Amino acid sequence: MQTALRPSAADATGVAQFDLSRPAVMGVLNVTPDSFSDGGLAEAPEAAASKAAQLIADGATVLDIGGESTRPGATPTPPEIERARVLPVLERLAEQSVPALISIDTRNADTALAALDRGARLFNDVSALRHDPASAEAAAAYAEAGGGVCLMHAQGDPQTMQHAPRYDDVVDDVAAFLEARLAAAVRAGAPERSVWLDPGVGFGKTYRHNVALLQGLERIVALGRPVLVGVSRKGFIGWLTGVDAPSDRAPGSVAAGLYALSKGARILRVHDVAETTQAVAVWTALAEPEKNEVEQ
Ligand code: HH2
Repeated sequence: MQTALRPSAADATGVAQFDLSRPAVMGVLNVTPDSFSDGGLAEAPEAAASKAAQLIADGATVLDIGGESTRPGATPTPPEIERARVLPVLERLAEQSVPALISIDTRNADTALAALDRGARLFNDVSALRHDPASAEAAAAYAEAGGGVCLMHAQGDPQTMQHAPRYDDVVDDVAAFLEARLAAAVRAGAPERSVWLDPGVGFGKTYRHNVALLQGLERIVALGRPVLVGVSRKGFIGWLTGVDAPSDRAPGSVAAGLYALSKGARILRVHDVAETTQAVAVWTALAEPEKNEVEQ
């Protein structure tokens, strides 16, 4: 019996047509010295390009390139330093025409636009277009080019977000926020079909908030847009399991990711791509058997 382990990167460039008939794995490619779990691992463009090739070989159909750590307590990276980190990597990936949707993880419109020029087609903004006043226009430019934007919920900014986060009801509050940001993106010229939504696990949330949010994920899915979830290696996995080192948290991250899929999430943003791809293939075969390609 042979099972197709990974979904095809059917439309590797666009967002509206991106194949989400089966769940997608977004591989994290941090070009930073200080990311919480993989800082410093792929700083040189050559190292980043070979890591990108590995992530794709491991099953990622989306690559998320970031040049600024947004971990709790991080000081902001000047946008020009962020661009100096990510643009050479994007140029290399464009030269190699990598078969993946390229996502730029940035809060800065100029970085997003420079990335768009170099082949990125997803603007992954953890501030949901609030950090930079020019971001809404950048999101519209992505939509115009056949790309899109991922709008993520965060309470506060990375420097202060873990100082006593508060919600009336974390699921209702996050859903209301994302609904409002979706409407704002549409008003700015990024149509609904170009938008993905993300509850922002770990961004201004206690561990209990993260758990409640995943348990109530259907409310976010009900907003009608593809939902991306980034649970990979995050602090609440350590809290639930007692595993301190983020790089040892792959099994717990996979479990949380599959749970999110069962609640309707469609894209998992992960560091451990091979492990997640294998797990997603089995989950899909069991949960969505009509999507499984099995040769008997
Ligand atoms: N999490 C991180 C960064 N970007 N983007 C989305 N859409 N969703 C997430 O959950 C998310 C994200 C944080 O993870 P990482 O990139 O590994 O760490 P750092 O911010 O330290 O670079």
